[in-house]
Amino acid sequence: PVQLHPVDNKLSSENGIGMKAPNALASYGVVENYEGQYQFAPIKEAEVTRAMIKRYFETMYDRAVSDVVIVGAGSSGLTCAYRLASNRPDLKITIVEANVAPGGGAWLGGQLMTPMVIRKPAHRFLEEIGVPYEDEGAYVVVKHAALFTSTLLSRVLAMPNVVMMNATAVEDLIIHEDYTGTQRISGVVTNWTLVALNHDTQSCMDPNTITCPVVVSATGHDGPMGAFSAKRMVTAGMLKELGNMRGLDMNRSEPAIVNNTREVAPGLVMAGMELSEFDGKNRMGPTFGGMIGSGIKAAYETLRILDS
Ligand code: AHZ
Repeated sequence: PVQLHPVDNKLSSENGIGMKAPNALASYGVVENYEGQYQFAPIKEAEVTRAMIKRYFETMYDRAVSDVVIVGAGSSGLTCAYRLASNRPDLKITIVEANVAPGGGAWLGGQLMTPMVIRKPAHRFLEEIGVPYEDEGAYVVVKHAALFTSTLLSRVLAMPNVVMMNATAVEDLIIHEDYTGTQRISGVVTNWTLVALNHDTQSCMDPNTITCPVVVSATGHDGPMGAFSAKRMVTAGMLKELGNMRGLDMNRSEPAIVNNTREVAPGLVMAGMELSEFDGKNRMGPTFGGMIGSGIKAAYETLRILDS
């Protein structure tokens, strides 16, 4: 007999496995009972494997050609994804994030403490995505940085036009040359991050590609993977040298990063702290308004390029 909890009964029939009534669940052998009778429908291991593989590879196949690739799912990259995807539901937006856990440095505030400071007017974005804050006048404080990041992530990932491939690193850029001899960024070269990290220990493990008219690079400041495109611009001969991130100055840094968010090379928009390495701008430490402003400006720059 099917014994469903009265509340969960409703949830199961609405959100379960696409069935209308508890009786249909019963035909699968599903029992939702918390007094020792809880029962899942039997499943074959291969079904689980195929459920994942089929969707993942269909997505890879589809997104081999995207409208926009965003490299890096930190605060600037995710903000850019949100603004772009909500303004233009017709665009195929693909986020490539090297880490297993997306979010970059936005899971904590400064010195591993939980509150996150966001200077106005970037608080308007918090209102838009529904993150509560304490108003301190010229700035606001979110009680836990993870509340901001998890809300933004869930908003971005719920959008049907956004795909995120995490644990996947961008390990090169596609650079085409047009008939005038101008070099244009035309996509990214990807590999599983665990493969990308092992090129020194294994023989050649070839990568994959995603082509697109605009790449937004938001890989953060220099680190094991950070400032990826800025560094590649130098080795590709498209930038003479890195500007290198300067010392901390909150007042100079945040507006400078937002105002300099731009198309740094044809087809390549740069956002967030990667720009501090590209241009030689100050860092701001644990204030995140500049990252939000930069992500939004990167979205508008991207739309300008796509519409031109
Ligand atoms: O894993 C990286 C992180 O999630 C990812 N990433 C880096 N290289 C990549 C690659 N392929 C794919 N080659 C890559 N993904 O990019 C994300 C960058 O996030 P972040 O939080 O480091 O950068 P952000 O610019 O969005 O935010 C910076 C936050 C900072 S740093 C700072 C300071 O040092 O003073 N202050 C703030 C607010």
